[in-house]
Amino acid sequence: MSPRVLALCGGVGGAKLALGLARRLPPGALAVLVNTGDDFTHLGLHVSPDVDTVLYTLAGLANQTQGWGLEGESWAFMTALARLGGEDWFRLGDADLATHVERTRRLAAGETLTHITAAFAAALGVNQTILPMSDDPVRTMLETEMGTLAFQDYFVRHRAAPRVRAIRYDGAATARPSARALAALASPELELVVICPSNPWLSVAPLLSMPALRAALDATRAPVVAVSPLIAGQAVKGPTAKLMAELGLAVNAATVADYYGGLLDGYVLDEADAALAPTVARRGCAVELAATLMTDLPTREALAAHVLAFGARLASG
Ligand code: FO1
Repeated sequence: MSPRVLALCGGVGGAKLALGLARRLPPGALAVLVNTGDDFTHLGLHVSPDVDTVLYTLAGLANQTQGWGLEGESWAFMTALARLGGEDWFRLGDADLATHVERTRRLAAGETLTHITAAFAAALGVNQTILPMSDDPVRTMLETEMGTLAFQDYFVRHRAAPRVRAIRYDGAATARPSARALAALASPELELVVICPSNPWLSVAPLLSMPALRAALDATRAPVVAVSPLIAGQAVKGPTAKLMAELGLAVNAATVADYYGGLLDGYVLDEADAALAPTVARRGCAVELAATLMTDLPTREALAAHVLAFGARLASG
């Protein structure tokens, strides 16, 4: 079945809106295209953090406090690993470990990440389609004051502290995007593309850096709407604002709209950023004000409903 809504998404922030959309749409109507630029091999295991964050969130299993990993997790493996002097900077919970072990086994047996993700989603009772952005490796690499760092080294090991000079997405130029995402974007059944409030440079850019996906997004008949990841110049979570400052960008929601540029038909600003609406609108993009802070399930659903209504207005107008 071809989805009615395609959401582009990174990890924690994006998954919150993806869950809101999932709850406002009928089963099967939503597909979530997820960043794999954060994927890495750790302790010999293939870890797909953003795919798992979306998977656990849509399955109702995500850790509510940290956003990633599983609720009610135990940590016997990490404790035992640390006792042996093993690498314990990236925390894999005992139950989460099963996901990485089973994914790694299936990849080694020749299954694709797309196929494995669909199997995991079905096993966990997820009614939506979760699509890794590509089965080919794309790796987000940061040029920092400490030299070149792979994403998780930057983000977790060094707590996003090193100043960033540039970001590249190794492999993106040749990676083949998800075939199902390309088919959805070309389908007349697609009603809306939502760029979730994930970090544009760390979580969304890896997707947009794949030329065929970028072209399909440019060509789709469905409206493309982004939700600002910034509220009053601040990120809800994570290093978006710090990173923008380090890249020499003005730290506000209008800069993000500029970054997405001609891709956007609509942009959702937080009500606190109403003053930026004329600036964004002048660039030829429809602007909607909404309460974008998602603190619980009702606020996720409310924002999703708002985005869907905005998209429907853009499609009909
Ligand atoms: N984030 C952390 O800040 N510390 C961790 O130890 C950590 C472990 C981890 C394990 C599995 C997983 O799926 C995600 C994990 N994350 C951790 C989150 C992850 O690094 C980031 O949230 C994303 O890559 C950014 O979207």
